[in-house]
Amino acid sequence: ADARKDLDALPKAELHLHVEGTLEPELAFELAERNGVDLPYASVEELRRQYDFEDLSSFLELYYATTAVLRGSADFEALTSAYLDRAAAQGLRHVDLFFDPQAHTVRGVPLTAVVEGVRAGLDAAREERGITSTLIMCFLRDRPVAEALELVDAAVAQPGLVDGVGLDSAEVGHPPGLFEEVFARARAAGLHVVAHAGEEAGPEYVREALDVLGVERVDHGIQCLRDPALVERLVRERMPLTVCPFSNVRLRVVGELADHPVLRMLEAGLVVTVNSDDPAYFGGYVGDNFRGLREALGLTDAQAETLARHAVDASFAGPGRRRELH
Ligand code: ES4
Ligand code: ZN
Repeated sequence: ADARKDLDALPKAELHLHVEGTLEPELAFELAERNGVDLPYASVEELRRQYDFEDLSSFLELYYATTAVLRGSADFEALTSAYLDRAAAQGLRHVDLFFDPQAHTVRGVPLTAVVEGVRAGLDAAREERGITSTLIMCFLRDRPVAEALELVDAAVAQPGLVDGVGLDSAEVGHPPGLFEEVFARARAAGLHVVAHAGEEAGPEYVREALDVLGVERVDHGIQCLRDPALVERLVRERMPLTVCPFSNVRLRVVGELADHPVLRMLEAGLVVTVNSDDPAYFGGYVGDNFRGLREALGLTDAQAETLARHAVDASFAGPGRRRELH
């Protein structure tokens, strides 16, 4: 018998999850049919065969293409609910959930339809399963800063629309500092602020996210390991890093899971958390990532508990809810 704990039974918070990245091929085909959108693949199997990526940008190309099946608020609700069903089965208790408004507004889908649908899914999970959540609007860093400014102004003008802002998409060549004004407006309005930094680009992007954007967490951040002084600072400041092991392997940021630095980062005193990023594309949900670390790296029960506790502490769940989750 296996004396090790059932990792799905460990209560978890997930801090790095793109809702569009939870679109499984089966649902993509169902929504394509419902909405009369043509997917350039003959079958679910053929679509799944495309999930073999060279790097971040080759992934993003497919990710933005398949989001075309998401048209109305009911589609976003179905997507969000399907994710929460899967994650709940793996112990999810709280999620700070990302969405990419520009992936939809550029196709003529209104921001309100996206937010209404996602919120409906989140609200149902809160009522039916007690899963709490916050909603984080991410700006696509490879699109004009002016678009992000318009979005942040819309968010600030409608308190409660979103709980925070983030920064994602193609990283290299699009440094955090470009979005200084966007993030200043978000912070001034009391919104939470996070940014992807140090996924493919180097430690200087992580420093910029901290110094120019004033982020509360760094998404990915694993390239900090190339700069010992930065690691020391992140440890000292207890800055949470939302690490995504399966994502790093599938996007070839890390060779294989057995080479993943997440446990070395934990040993170095970094506040690391484990997350699934785009689970439909990268081979699994948050519990699957924990299990992968156990199989490939010998993650112990104590380490799993530490990682899960870090995520609760670093989450944007309120203080009362965080206490409840401990
Ligand atoms: C993303 Cl893994 C990753 N990196 C940057 N942007 C993204 N958007 C969705 N997944
Ligand atoms: Zn991400």
